Amino acid sequence: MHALLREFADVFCGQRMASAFGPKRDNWQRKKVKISMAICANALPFYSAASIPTGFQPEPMLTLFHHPLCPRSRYVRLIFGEYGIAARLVEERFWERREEFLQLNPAGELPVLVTEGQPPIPGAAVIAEYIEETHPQTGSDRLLPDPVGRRVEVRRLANWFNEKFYTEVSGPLVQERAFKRHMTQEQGGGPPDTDALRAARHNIRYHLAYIGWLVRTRDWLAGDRLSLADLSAAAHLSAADYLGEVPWNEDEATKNWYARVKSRPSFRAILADVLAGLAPSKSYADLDF
Ligand SMILES: N[C@@H](CCC(=O)N[C@@H](CS)C(=O)NCC(=O)O)C(=O)O
Repeated sequence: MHALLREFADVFCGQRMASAFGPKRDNWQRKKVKISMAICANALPFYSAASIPTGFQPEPMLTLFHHPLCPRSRYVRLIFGEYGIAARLVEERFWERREEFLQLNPAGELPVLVTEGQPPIPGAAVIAEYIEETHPQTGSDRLLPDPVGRRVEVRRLANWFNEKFYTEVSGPLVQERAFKRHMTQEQGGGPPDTDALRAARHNIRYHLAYIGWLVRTRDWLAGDRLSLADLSAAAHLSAADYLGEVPWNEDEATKNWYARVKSRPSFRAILADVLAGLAPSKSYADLDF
């Protein structure tokens, strides 16, 4: 078995064991722990087991370290949804800087994908490329088209939302309104920075207008088919929309484009997200918003 996967198993199964065997645990909890240990122990050698029929190539198990409101994690979840890729989701409070998480990604940032036989795959763009390389789809199913010129446009726009929109809009919104609520003062917690929120609310209007301009000239953001560009934009907007921070009436074309993306089956899991203590905006899961 790959050493990384073993380390991963030690970290997660081991950690659960250690905390559950604390002095205050009762018998039932101990029993539950034994069950989860058995699951860990049995699940990991699965791909090397001699009992697998010859020629059968099971998909390596994917684990995504994410946060439900992290826009870049949402982007990866949408890609999984579009390609029908099953992945185990592990919620990571990145601000706690858990040592085991820092071992996976020393940058301490989400998202991180862990899969057998590979080093941990950090960052939304790197994960998206990895999925494109390892899950080659054909024809119109591809989220990254074949022609080089079209790829450039898809990557440009995916990058626009993952970097520029994140820095100017979705990052400050989720940081100030969601993540900071759970952080201690040393971790950067405290009341929302009203200047940061004001700037994000101002900036979002320019981005909505830009999306509108793009989709008035094309069917989808980067051309005539849905691509990584649409998923990236929609992922970031969805996080802002959860917080009720998208002035949809600003641009009709943008709203119609988002309604199309939002109604795709790949979006369902994201629309079902509900964070403890922070309810989604009224129209968040509404397809006719
Ligand atoms: N390079 C990463 C950065 C992602 C990122 O900054 N994610 C946020 C959560 S959405 C994070 O982990 N922030 C950690 C921090 O600010 O320390 C990517 O492009 O995916």
